[in-house]
Amino acid sequence: MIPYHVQVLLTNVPNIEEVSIKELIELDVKKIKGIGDKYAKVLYRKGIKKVKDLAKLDSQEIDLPEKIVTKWIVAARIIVNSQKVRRTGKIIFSGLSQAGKTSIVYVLKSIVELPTVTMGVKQDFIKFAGHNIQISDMGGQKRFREIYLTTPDLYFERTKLVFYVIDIQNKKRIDDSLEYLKRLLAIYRYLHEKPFISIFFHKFDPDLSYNLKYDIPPIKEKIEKIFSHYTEFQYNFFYTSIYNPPSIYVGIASTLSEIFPVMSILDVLLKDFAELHGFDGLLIMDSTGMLIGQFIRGEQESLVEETYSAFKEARKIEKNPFGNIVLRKNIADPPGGEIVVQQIFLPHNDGFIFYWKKEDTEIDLSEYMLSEITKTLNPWLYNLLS
Ligand SMILES: Nc1nc2c(ncn2[C@@H]2O[C@H](COP(=O)(O)OP(=O)(O)OP(=O)(O)O)[C@@H](O)[C@H]2O)c(=O)[nH]1
Ligand SMILES: [Mg+2]
Repeated sequence: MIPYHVQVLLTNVPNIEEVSIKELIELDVKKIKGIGDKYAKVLYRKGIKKVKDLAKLDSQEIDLPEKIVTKWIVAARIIVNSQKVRRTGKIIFSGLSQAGKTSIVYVLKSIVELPTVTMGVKQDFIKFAGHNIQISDMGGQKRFREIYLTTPDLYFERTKLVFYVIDIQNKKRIDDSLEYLKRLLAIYRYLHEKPFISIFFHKFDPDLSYNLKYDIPPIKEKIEKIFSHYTEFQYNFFYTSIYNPPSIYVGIASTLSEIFPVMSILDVLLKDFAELHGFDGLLIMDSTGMLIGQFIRGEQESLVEETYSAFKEARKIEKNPFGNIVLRKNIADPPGGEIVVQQIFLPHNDGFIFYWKKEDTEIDLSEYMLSEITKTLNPWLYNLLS
């Protein structure tokens, strides 16, 4: 079954419900909405005949207005990416007791009270980009870990994603934690499961981060060594702390983007728009501050925090029904940079879009231009997030 958000990008495809996704990428480019016979000819001349050819294209290569071409290319990429949808499966939070797993879930759910020890596995939901995502918070006390490891099929079968939480402040237990990670990987190998593993170096608190920085590289090395024996797994690292909520949002959002193709598509979209209009960054947050899409040119660690502080300010300002700029702010790092925040309307709640540019860029962040961008982006956001 072709997902709805893909169907709406196409036109004149007979019995679209019965077409397989494999066949879709072989379709003639003119089946993408808006291309039609006239523009298709221009594309044919460049050797672009099928949807899959268009997905590989760079908008500058074609002799047509870039804005239009970008839209088609994005459509083609969405169609191609829809092939990569992985089967569904569990998302679990794992790690030793006291590592901070439940605290992370609480931050994501904006729960302020302190968690108590998790007795066994607790099912929960977190809201992400308009979706309710089910997670399993696996209590890390030794007695529970033994149960999981001795009945792995029950606990670990069909896992899509593991957030593995390590308390980096508790040095005495690091080796135990790595040992447990190793056992998990061995179990997954045995079950022929290949979940994505996201490692959270947790309790990386802002006031301590300077000292902790030096403790982490050797741990990282040990983890890389473990994975060198388990090359079938993909993994990434994040530095997180409940005292720095954006660090948690970023870890979760970036990892989910790897898992859910729709999220990566949104990032691709933002990248295309940022490049087309000359921004250095383009981020979207929903009204709870959850990062649901981002493009940042180059390395810019402080940007996410700048964005989060802009978000907090923007949220205080009275909503503007016309979707104009709600906040304009000079940022400290790099000096001369600027963030502009605009309210947007998402299917399940409202959100904000953040435009960011470095100093010395010639772009004018005029309101007119911003409203043009959101006008173009909004239908896509609706398609992808509803
Ligand atoms: N300093 C600091 N403490 C944290 C952080 N995250 C959690 N904690 C504390 O760590 C303790 C354990 O947190 P939990 O979230 O209950 O740990 P858990 O991994 O769910 O533990 P189990 O349910 O037993 O597996 C609590 O006292 C938290 O307040 C953090 O980022 N920094
Ligand atoms: Mg817990």
